[in-house]
Amino acid sequence: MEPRNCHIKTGRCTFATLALMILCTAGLMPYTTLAASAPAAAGACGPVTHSRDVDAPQAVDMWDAPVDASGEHELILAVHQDEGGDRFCYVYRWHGVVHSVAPAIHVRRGEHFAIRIVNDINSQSPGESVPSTAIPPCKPMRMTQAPVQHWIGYLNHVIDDRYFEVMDVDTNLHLHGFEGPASEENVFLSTLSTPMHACEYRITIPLTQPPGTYLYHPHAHGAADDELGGGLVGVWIVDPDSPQIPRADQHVLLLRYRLPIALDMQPPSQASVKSFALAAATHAGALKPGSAVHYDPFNPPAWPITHPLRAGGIALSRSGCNSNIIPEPDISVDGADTPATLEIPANRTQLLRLVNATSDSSKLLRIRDVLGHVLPFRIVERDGVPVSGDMQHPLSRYIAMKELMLSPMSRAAVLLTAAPGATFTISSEPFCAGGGTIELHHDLLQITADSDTQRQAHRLHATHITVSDTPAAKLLAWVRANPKRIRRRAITFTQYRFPERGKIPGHLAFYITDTTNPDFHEHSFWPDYRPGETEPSNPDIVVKQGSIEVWYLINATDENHAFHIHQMAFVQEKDYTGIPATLDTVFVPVGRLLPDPRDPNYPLIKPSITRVILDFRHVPRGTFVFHCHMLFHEDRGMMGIIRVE
Ligand SMILES: [Cu+2]
Repeated sequence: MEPRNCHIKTGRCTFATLALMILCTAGLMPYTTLAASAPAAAGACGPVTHSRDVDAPQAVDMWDAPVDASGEHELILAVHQDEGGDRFCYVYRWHGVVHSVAPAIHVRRGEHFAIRIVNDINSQSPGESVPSTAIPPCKPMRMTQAPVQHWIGYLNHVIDDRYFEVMDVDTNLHLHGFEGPASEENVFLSTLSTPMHACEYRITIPLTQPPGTYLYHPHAHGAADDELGGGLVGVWIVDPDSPQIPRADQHVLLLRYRLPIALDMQPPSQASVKSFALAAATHAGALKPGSAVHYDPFNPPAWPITHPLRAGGIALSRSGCNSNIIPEPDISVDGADTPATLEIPANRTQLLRLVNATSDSSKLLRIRDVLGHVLPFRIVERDGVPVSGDMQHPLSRYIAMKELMLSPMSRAAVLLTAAPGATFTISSEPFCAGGGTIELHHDLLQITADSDTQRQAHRLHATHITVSDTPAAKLLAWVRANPKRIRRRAITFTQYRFPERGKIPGHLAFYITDTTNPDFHEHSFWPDYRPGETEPSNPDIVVKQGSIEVWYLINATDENHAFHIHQMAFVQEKDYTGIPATLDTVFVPVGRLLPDPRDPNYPLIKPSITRVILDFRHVPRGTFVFHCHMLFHEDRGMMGIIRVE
């Protein structure tokens, strides 16, 4: 089979027929499809519209859902791919109406419910029309056998690479941010493991789950990037025990790729793409074993980048950024073209749930008034967790931030109260994403308050909380005061492009590795299962429930990443703006390029270090994953297995 056509930067790979093969930077990214000019067919995912008005996703209250054969409220989501396109959608029925945009699922703490995922990607499954008792339990998909190839990697350590072909045929369900047991939303399960191609997930929202904004999306290894980037992503919202703001004054604002995908700049030529890819693979394949380098795991030395700065007549900027090399995909807000428009009622406090629902693109957000002055975001919640830690009144305290870095899957809930006729603009701002990429300025959303002066005003009384009073700052202070109670771990991000070898095609490989001990070796994500078990038997990391660890997230690559771990939030010591924050996904910035006189085309990279505090005192025992949430990377191996015992 031809290598599949993959979308630039997002890395999304489709079988789209009208494809323009283009490339990305320093050979980091694969061939790419530009499907923008493909005519949009109205398949299961509905017609493509290009409105600018924000159309919020349908709210689905789980307690209002039909009851399944075992007496629990159930939502059935059938996964479709539009023929020939790069669009995926959840098709579901709600109060007799069929929808094809992922709903906003509202739940309450302590609530039980079931979500059935039915895989209709390649053929119709009967899973939507049989009682839930007729659906057999899903099992994990074993990865097909593949030979281990050895290469020379980071700090001269050996790489065990096993090639895995990404395919978007399988699907499953992950509740991003869910703090209950991993067994309830086991991402190792596969809909393709049952004859019916369907799985039923039975969920209990923990009583301790913070009230806030979360996400659900597929997590089948090798398929997640295409599917999420193609539209399979929605929010689940834990409503507080008593509402502080009426539902009508809350807005779910999903930043997603505009579909079908269009790029916001001209892509580079195919020839330059091939040159970069070839140069990178040739370089990696020619590296000779050397003695392992002595290193401090928590302050590793600079090391050569794995992709050249120059190939095919194109030179990348020495800063690692280049505004004319990598085009970004266009963004939509709830499917509306940008700048999208949202009208809000004046004099009523609004809650904006800002969600980065892209598969691979971090976004740096700002909000401005009509004069262009940057205003602070009044942030009450980040990644689902109230900044104050007050679970009963999650909207009562806010921190003020002039800019907000949202990695893929990061969320922030923001309060906004506007005078009649006032307007605001939320934009994404330029920043260096490395790998030849620079994110550009885009106005994403224009918010206008109406002039209805008759309506009843409703201003939520919320007060500012100083950062030092937040639970994140308090945990950080405790960790600093008790260094002997903490275990440190170095977690390193690396990436390569390997040449063709025998039957194995040339390919990109991404790793996330515990490099604390000098006997580490980078290896592909490859879960192994004992007969009858649904959790892998080969964890990369084993931790004790009750322990607290500090992980040094070491980015030894020349592009940024996004770290995420399942079943828990954690505290980042310093977020993008320098403050401690409770999050479940963090931006891991690109390292710093340094000249290497031995080979100017392969400069050194001084890794960036991002420290996060993982508090395992309340994490349920079980086996789950940590990974890069740029899903192009995750699907190609940047994922590890952790067991909490
Ligand atoms: Cu990554």
